[in-house]
Amino acid sequence: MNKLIIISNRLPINITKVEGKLHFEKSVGGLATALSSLRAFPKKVWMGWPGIVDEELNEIEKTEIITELKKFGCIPIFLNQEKIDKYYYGFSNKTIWPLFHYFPLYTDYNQEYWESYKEVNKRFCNEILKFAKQGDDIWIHDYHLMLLPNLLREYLPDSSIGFFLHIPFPSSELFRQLPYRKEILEGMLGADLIGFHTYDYAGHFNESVRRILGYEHVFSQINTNERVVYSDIFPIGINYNKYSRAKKNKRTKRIVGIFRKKFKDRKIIVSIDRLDYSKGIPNRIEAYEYFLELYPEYREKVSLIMCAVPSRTQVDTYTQLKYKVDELVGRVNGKFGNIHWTPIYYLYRSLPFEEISGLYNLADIAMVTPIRDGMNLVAKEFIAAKTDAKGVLILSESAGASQELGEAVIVNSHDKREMAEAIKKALEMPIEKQISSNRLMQERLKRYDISRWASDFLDRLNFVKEQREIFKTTYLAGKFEESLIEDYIKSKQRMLLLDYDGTLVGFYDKPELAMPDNELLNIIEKLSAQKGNSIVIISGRDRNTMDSWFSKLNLTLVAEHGVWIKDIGKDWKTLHHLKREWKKEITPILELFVDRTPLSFLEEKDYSLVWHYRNVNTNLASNRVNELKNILANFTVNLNIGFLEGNKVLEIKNLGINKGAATTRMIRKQKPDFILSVGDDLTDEDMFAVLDANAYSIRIGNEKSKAKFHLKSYKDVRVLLKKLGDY
Ligand code: GDG
Repeated sequence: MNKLIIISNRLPINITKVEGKLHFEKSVGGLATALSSLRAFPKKVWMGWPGIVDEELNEIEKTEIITELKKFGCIPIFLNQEKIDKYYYGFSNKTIWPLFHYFPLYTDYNQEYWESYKEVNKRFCNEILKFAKQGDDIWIHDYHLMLLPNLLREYLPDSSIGFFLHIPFPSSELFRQLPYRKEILEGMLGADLIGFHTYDYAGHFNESVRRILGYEHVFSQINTNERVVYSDIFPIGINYNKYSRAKKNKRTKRIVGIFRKKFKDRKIIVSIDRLDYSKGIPNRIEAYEYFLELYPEYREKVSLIMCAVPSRTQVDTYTQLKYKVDELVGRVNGKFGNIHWTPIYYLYRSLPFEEISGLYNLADIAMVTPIRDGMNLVAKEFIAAKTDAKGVLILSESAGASQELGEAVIVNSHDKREMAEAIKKALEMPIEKQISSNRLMQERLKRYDISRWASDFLDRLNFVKEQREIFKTTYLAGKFEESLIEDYIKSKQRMLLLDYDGTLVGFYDKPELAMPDNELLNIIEKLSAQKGNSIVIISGRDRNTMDSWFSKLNLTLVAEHGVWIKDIGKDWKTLHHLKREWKKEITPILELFVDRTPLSFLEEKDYSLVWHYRNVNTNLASNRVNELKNILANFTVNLNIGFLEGNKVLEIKNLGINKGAATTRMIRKQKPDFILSVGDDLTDEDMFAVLDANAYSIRIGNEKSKAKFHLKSYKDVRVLLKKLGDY
């Protein structure tokens, strides 16, 4: 049975060393709980760093960790201090974290960090390969391991690999500042499914892939030429019951009682985060200060309890933030506080769950106002904890959670005045309004809790796997290649149908560079000289070009996707009674598009018009293609023409002409006992579709196809043809 392997930077077990003895404690994190209850995967294992650097462990302790973690279903990947400094604090938290949270000025581009990040991702890959079997499902988490999907893909081509990013994916304008942008995107694209919290993040990712790597996306499917990768949205949920039931917990009840006694009727605003610059803590304090200035009548009637959990204290920006927050809290308390009233209670430490849930219960208002946040679980936990549905959530529009919690008081965390007004609005909000808003949000959070989130992601990963199976073409190698060669040798009358661009040559920026080179001409010449061989170059190119390239060879040529056929030693002929008057109507439209779209050009063939956009900015090209298709749709019915999308070209031509019709005609005429057909794009699918079961059809790239086999590139095609030419 396949197993599920979960991979994250940190394992969900806290290991501490007290007086030389190791202690193991299960993390109470939502993800760990959700994954432990997944019934569809009885066999699972979690791999990651155990949280203690090598320097603090001897070999005996490492063995103990391995043995103890096994009981929790975990496998440790040990890392030394240098790696943690450079890969974790360095690249992950000084480069990716600030950039992805829109803090480019905090972003440190350091080659050593990057090298270490690559090494650690590679190390994770090697460790995983010791346990993973072909076909296992793999779920990789977060920004520390963005290169891992592609590293694993190479060794586990038949495994389903999912990747989930817990932080925002920034706009492509920002992302492209990253010097290693291509490697990061290629790394993530090794996955079959890439999950994000919100539609915006997925959109930014798709856009970055398109702009930086040139891969198109349609309905969340990214076509990398070799594979189709799905990107989708899975807004992480919380363990809803844990928070909604917390009120019944004895310790929580006791804590609420103590707090209530202390604060009496005073209104409580709660604020809980890791001390991180992305969480907008200084802005929040300043907004609260401004509120107390604007509305002095609320002084002494409200207190802010601010809990900031120490985080990444080794990183300078975090230390500076700590000073800033200390100073601001001091300023506000000094300015407004008195012997009876403390405006801000500031706790710089982690609190036990009972105290956190106690605070949620007690608070009249939760202020969750990050500058940027992938999701923000505190906002969701606060709503879940309010069993009586009384209380108001003030939520920043730049937290992912704001996409689901629209009934909260939504604010711009940079707008001090708006946040101050939001506090007043929340304090004065009628109870009925609070209840109706919170009930709506609670329903949503209850439905899409953390378990649902995890199973949703894995169901989708399974769906992607099924899709891959349905449209799978086999890679032509080993026994498949051997049987092709055997059949080739045995046969007497062979037909080789070869597309040209992308199949026998690569794609070039300039069309004139696509001319056949000597290697290719030699291969074709050798093949065509073999007894019983009929070699057909079947292309979308025009007659003249094909003549100028191949007229000296003994080949059958098919031009313009089947409009023209030229048998060996004969003239070009067409079987269709085609019209071309329509070109007069369509040409001006296409010319207008050429003028409006820099670097695109128009090619005129006898019976078709082709708009080429290979070198056009990918965004612009995609908009223009849609625009053009819309316009053409108005003409196609009356003029009996259609359009065909090839690789970065849109071809307008008479209906009913395609490579399939031309192929059928040739097969009927020659009756070959061996057929090999090779192509690389949609126009070749017509050819694959008309072939019978014995034929060998090969598509370049691993995409959905009617072909039986695939090869990676035109170079592989040449290798295969060379082998055939040697028999
Ligand atoms: C990343 C993304 C995304 C906080 N203080 C204490 C405490 N907490 C708990 C909260 C909450 C969790 O920590 C914090 O989660 P957030 O989502 O708010 O933020 P990040 O840590 O930055 O998480 C974030 C998340 O991943 C999941 O995908 O939502 O956007 O940045 O559960 O309750 N828990 C205890 N004591 C504390 O003092 N026990």
